[in-house]
Amino acid sequence: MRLTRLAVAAVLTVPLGVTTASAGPGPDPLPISVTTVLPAPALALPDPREAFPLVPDTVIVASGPAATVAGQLATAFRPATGFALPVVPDAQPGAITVRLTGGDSAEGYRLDIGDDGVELSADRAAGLFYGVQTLRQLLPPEIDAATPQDRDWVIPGGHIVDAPRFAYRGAMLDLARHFHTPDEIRRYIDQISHFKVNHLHLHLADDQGWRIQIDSRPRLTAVGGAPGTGVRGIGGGYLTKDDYRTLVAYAADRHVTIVPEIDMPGHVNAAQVAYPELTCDGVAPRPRTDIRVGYSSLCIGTDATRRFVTDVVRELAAMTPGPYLHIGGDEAHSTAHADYLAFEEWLLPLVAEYGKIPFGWQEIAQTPAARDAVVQYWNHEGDPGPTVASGAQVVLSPADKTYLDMQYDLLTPGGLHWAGTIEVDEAYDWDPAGLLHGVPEDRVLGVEAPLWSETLTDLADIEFQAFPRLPAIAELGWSPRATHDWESFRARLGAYGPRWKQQNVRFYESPQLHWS
Ligand code: TNX
Repeated sequence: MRLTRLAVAAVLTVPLGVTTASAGPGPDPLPISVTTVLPAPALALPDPREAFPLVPDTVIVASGPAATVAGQLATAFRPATGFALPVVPDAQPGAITVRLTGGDSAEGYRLDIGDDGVELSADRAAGLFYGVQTLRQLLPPEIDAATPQDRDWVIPGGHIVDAPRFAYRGAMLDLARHFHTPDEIRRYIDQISHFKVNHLHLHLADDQGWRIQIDSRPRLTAVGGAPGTGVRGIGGGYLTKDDYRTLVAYAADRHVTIVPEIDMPGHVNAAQVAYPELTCDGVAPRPRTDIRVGYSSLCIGTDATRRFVTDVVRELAAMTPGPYLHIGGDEAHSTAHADYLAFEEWLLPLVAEYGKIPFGWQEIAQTPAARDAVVQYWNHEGDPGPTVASGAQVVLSPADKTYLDMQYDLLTPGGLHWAGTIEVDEAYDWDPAGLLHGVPEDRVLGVEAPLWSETLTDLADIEFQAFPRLPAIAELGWSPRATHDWESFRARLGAYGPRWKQQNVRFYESPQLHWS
């Protein structure tokens, strides 16, 4: 059952033999196979002669660091199967073997499934974790049930050799417009990690509210996180440092890195309400809970602003183990252009001084200092800017394709439509390579799907906007271009519906798909 015997038949994942007409009762449910996984694996070879039945005495073989991921696999499969699934160190036939191999693939993994066992191998723990996400999809949706199900559990035979196309696959939550609780954020982390998304960007401050504890500036959260600071005065709240650290650790267990954002020099009204010295006239502006943008700006070049920004960057860097610190930089319409450039020239190196790679929205690409930053594009039209040409890495979040807060169509509840409406095919049908004029694939660090929360208050709202479009962006970030195929994607995505139902995830039942 080793793949090496089959490697000559290098077949990519696309053909499914399924036709999905847009009307009528739809095709039979897609049979689960190594070719039905979301996002599409780089290489998937089904072997219909083989299959691995999970039975009451199945064991998981793993030792050393691999045992941690093996434990996650056991934890995922125990409730629905009711099997003990012990993790044991010694190799044995008929087991699920999870092992680390000696290479340097950061996130790749390989899965070999036959009658005589399952072998999941990877060079690093992240790869093993992604292999577990794949394995979960090779069992029926009931595998996510919380209590034992009376049914057989069979993993279809075949081989997968998989690795991501891009290193950065992101999602974003906006805690500023409406606060999302740590429990809601954890639930979102669970969901995105099923699709091998590996970064969660948290937009932690904006005109309406400030959502992260900063010890040296207690009024930020006392005032900016108070009840009534959500859009239309709904909600409020903030993450304490403990909340944040707990979230970072929870995400890390799922191989998700938190990217914190404090948006500057615009989008700062909440900070100025708490600390009026950040305005040029020293007068506190009124609190704002409307959804206008572009009216607030830090007063550039003052000691008060420099001290404030330094305090925030220092504390945020200290509580963030991940490599990135996002400083916003978008829509600073009330900052004079020269001030904007001077501010970014000062701020981006400051972030680096505190040990983090600066990350910012595309507007920062106007300043030479952005050459050492990650530049996040929300508008892909026009010239990407001089610093990108000179070496910056880019993350692509084109608003008309990846902004999950855009409505699906003008009738779907919730969401905005300033960048248009985005149905599932529009979220899927683009290529991160070549999207930005003159920016080659090797400059693209990855893709991210932001979810702004002007119109969203609770987890049900978040899930409805994110699913089923998030997997489209996840697949663009993970899967090789050769697997890109709308018919294949829509069949696999439609077959995922029962899994969300099983998990009580509220999703939009797009008419473009057959929800089998
Ligand atoms: C644009 S484009 C924003 C946010 C809004 C969002 C709403 C960009 C970086 N910023 O301030 O919340 O649109 O869709």
